[in-house]
Amino acid sequence: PELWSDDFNDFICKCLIKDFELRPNVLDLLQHVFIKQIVGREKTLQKQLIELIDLSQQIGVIEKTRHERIHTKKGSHMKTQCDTDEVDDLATLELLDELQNRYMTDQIYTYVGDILIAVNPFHKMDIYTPQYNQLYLGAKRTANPPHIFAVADVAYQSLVSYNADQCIVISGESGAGKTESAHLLVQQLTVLGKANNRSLQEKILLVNSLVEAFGNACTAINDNSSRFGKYLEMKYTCGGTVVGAQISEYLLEKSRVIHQATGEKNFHIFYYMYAGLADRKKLAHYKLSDSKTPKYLCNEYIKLVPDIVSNSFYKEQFETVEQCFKVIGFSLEELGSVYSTLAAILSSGDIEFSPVATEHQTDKSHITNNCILENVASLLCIRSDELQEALTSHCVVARGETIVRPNTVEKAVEVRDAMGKALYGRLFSWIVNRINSLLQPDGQLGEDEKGYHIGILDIFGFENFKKNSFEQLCINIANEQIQFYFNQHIFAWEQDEYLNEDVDARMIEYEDNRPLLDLFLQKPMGMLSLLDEESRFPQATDQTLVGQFSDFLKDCLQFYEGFTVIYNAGGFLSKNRETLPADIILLLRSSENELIRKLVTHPLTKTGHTNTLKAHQRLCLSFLNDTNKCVQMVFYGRCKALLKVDIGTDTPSHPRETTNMKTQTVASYFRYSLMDLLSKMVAGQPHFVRCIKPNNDRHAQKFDREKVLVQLRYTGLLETAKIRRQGYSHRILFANFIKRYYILAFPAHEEPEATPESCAVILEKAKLENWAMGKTKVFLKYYHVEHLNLMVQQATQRIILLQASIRGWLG
Ligand code: AOV
Ligand code: MG
Repeated sequence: PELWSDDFNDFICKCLIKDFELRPNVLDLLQHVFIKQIVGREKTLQKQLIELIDLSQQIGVIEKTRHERIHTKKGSHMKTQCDTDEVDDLATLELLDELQNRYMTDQIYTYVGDILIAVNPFHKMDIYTPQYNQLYLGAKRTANPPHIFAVADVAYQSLVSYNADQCIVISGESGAGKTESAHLLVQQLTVLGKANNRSLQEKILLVNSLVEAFGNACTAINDNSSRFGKYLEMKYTCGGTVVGAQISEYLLEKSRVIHQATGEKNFHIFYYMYAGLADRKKLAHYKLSDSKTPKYLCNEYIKLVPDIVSNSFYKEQFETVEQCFKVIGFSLEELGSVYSTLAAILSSGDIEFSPVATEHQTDKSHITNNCILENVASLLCIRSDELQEALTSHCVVARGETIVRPNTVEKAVEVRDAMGKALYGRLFSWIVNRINSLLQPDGQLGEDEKGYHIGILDIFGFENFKKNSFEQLCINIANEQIQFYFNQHIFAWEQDEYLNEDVDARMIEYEDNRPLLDLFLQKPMGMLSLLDEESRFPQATDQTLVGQFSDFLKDCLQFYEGFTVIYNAGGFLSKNRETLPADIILLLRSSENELIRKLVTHPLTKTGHTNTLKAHQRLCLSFLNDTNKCVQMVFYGRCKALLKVDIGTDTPSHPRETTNMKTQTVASYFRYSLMDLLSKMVAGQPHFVRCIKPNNDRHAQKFDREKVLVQLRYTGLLETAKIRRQGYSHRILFANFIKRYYILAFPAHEEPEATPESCAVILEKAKLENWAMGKTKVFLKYYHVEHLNLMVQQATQRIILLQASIRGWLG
């Protein structure tokens, strides 16, 4: 149409109303019309327009120069690689040498295809500043050195582009840097999510610190070791605005509350609180001594109370934790109750028992330090005589009659410790649930709007101590399971698809850890099943358990890449049974403190996952159960039914609360949790971060080649490098591919049919090579997708810019 004619204005208006329908080809036409008609007429307008077009073409260039500026400032090792794909890619490098060389020059991140390897620097790096946050926003991956922020960006861009849930899986042995990586991801994902209100952003950033104060502890390997698994979901609108967060916690190592191995400590919060309360002269208020160390904090290694109390780091941490609580939205009253509960747990450990010898019975016990008993009762807001009774006796129902039986000293100690562990575990779950309700996206998502999330998985890493117990067994099984998922995703499913789609690709051999997982998890002959079976017999001992193991399994277990972890079975049975007597539960339910009552009354249910999973994803989970049928039930939303089959009649969070003793074991709960976790993971599109520990001494600049090589082997990274070089990490259905990319090659109003031919046209127009065409899908390498996405993004940016200017001219 003639410039400024009615038709023309009409056309512009239509374009402006439907912003995103202004496709590149329309745009070209528009530019053409403008330039042609303006020539020789309105000089200023013409100049503006030409500048604008230049500008939009230069977007890429501008970005690049900005990056280069930052890099030159940062030092020479941060070289920029513009469009030289795979220079930072391990697939093209001599693996170990390259990792070492990079590490020694502080380049801790490296890509293996689309997987990020992070080698723990063991010193503070200056690459996490806001400047770096900005650098990695929506940038092409090869434009910047590898970085954890880039992983966040890819996940975020996928969420926005495909409107699909994402999952970032961080793995690596204890002390490798998983938790630090998780923090950094949250930091970048919060920046990306540009929250509407600052307070939400602030809250999300504090969540990790808060739960880690309660769930982390100092171990022989790591001073800030995660003693639970954490799946943090950042919630977004489909447009990509962050609107909330939710945490799921898994398998807290509660036994740490009552006992710590040599050289290890209790959960951080106990020390923080002790020092913080002392500082505020509040110890007496919580009935804590300023001279005598509580038994639960006491072991041959730990310092005395005066040392804890004078520790300024602990004091600072206490203030930080309290600040986190407040910012996230806990009330002062709730805080008081949390401290009382913690103090009650600490004091309860000091309740002592001695045998009472009477004429008829020698197996009775009584409490020798009543003042402690009084303290605990008052902190828990229950009656001390009732607490005494619940600790030193128990009720049994025989032929319809309730009989009270005394507890031996041994039994009373067991009940006391079980109470401490249960209270702590439930307090932890309560805090997590409370955070979830304070950070839920209420009202921020439109009525019919389905939000999406990016999940970040950070669990306790693989452990091999001098002495390994039940806790290590569970931790290592969980890691083995994550490794299995990784293998499935990277190797098995990918190669299956090549076969199904008749795509020619070299098959890569990888080490399948399924036999090992079967050894642990299979029913009825896996280790956990055998353990459960033994736990049902009161006469069973750890000795008979080992007998069972060696009858049915090997006595020591070969781990993935040939190194051995020796487990000591002492205490396996009692740790697995871990029962909290009904008498204690009933008593705590009578507490006058609302929090205590909540801890034992409300089942803190976890939200069920009802995603429809693909058959191969279900398979990944299948051996956690007896049959595939069960698995299907889980994923089609009938969680409860399955759980009845699997772990007893109670709600999943607290299976130990029911009266049916046979099925309530730690092992069965563990199995359930693992399944719940996996179901969440496999439902999203995964991104992997592999943390590597360069040495055992936690030294910066020290690269132990043997140590790193072992990790590369057992995580299958060498094979990963191969498959990432040869394979196709992205397989996209024709229809989806067309929908997303057709504007790069076809007129806007002509969405072509979803055929392999149209797909090929787009790929050729984008000048891409080395892709493959399957029967229903396009097979692409990760850098193809990156390139295509960038092209779409640039086209959109050009359109938006031009529109803004036209608006200006019109207005
Ligand atoms: P983990 O989570 O993998 O172990 P962490 O994330 O706690 O390991 O890291 C252990 C220590 O390594 C941290 O306390 C830091 O001192 C250091 N570290 C790790 N990553 C970085 C980094 N990017 N920059 C600087 N220092 C780092 V465990 O939770 O024990 O499996 O159960
Ligand atoms: Mg950790």
